[in-house]
Amino acid sequence: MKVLVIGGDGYCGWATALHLSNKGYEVGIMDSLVRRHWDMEICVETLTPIAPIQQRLQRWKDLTGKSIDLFIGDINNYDFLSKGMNQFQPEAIVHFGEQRSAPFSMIDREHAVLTQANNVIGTLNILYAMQQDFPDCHLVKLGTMGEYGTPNIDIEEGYITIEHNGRKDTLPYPKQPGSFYHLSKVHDSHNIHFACKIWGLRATDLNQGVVYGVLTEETGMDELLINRLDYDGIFGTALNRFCIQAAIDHPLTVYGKGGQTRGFLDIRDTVRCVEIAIANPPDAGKFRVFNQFTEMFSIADLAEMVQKAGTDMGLKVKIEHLDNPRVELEQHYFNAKNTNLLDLGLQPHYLSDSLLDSLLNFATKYKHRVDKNQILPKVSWRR
Ligand code: NAD
Ligand code: USQ
Repeated sequence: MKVLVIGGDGYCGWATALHLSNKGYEVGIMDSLVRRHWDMEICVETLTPIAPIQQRLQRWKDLTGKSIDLFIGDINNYDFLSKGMNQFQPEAIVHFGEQRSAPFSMIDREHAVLTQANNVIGTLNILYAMQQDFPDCHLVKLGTMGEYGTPNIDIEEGYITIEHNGRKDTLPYPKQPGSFYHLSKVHDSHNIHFACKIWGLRATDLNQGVVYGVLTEETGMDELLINRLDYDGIFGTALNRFCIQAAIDHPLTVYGKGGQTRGFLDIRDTVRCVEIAIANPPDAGKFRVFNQFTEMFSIADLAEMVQKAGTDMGLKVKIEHLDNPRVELEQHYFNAKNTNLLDLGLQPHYLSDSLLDSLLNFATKYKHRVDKNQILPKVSWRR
């Protein structure tokens, strides 16, 4: 099957493209490389030195004999997108190609507009290109668990059945996102749902939790295939940041009380979940939602787990509760369902001492690359 991975130069996309290629899918990567540009703009670098995409792909071909087609360009440019899709002829599209940082989207008006325009227009263009030329193609779109926010009731997978004034209906689950970035995902979900309804397209929205870890079977094969690992206050995410902070003897940066609870998953499960979604497409006209995470943790619990693993390795790990730069609940109910992917055969990698050890060792190996000025959060939701 031919799979186009949009955003295939990024953290989740690179690991997924190689995984699918390894599993025998014919893979194309489409990416504007804009993430590398945003890193330069805000003066941050991934902990791991990532090679240019062309070198990465050449190395993959030399190692495995498998080629991956490359389309460099912006999916906000409809002509580029449509031409690339017609050249590649995808049977499935995995769409990772968005601005994905909540703090980046909250820097100022320009970054909020950039985030929503980039994400919403890109996805809308894909929907039009599918309707035009690829009506049977399956769109696998990366959404986020943060679309739901933190409601005081259980979170279902995309839909909830409600009884109201004696009548009953199954409706999209209410959305209470916590940043202009998370809001862009809600707008995408509505647009995709609508397009499935009116044009009979098929789509899976993968509401992914926070991803951690860096190595997958494929990206670990060679230094030139190494994946990015962000640790800065804008693109770095909770657990990855904590492991790198522990490696450089920086107190772990828990925002506020630390009772914020989220869904998490290992990057090795990200690639597997996408593969499962592709292998089991929904019927035409169906907009399906999977909650893509394997475990729920509070931020304070994660910090304690990293502290324990770090101490066992001889590191001195302190935990600091900073004033929370975000506006979010710090103590709340959180119970989300995640059975759809498990029912389709996902066998999760649970967060373990050995994973924490390997992430801490990995962080220690590259700690000379850390810019300590980029650790503390600089973007405030309150302005
Ligand atoms: P990333 O920034 O590492 O990768 C995104 C890639 O998309 C980059 O290579 C970037 O250049 C490309 N891109 C962005 N806009 C584009 C455009 N208009 N045209 C073409 N390419 C474009 O991000 P990531 O961490 O790999 O996240 C990938 C997707 O998964 C995002 O949609 C994100 O919202 C979602 N997600 C990520 C996480 C996580 O923890 N990393 C968790 C849940 C969901
Ligand atoms: N947090 C800390 N300390 C830190 C970093 C974060 O306490 O040093 C807290 C935040 O306040 C928040 C939680 O940890 O409560 C998660 O923050 P994060 O930066 O790890 O993740 P988030 O901003 O939600 O975004 C990340 C990805 C995004 C994806 C999302 C999945 O960047 O692309 O959509 O995770 S989810 O959170 O499930 O919506």
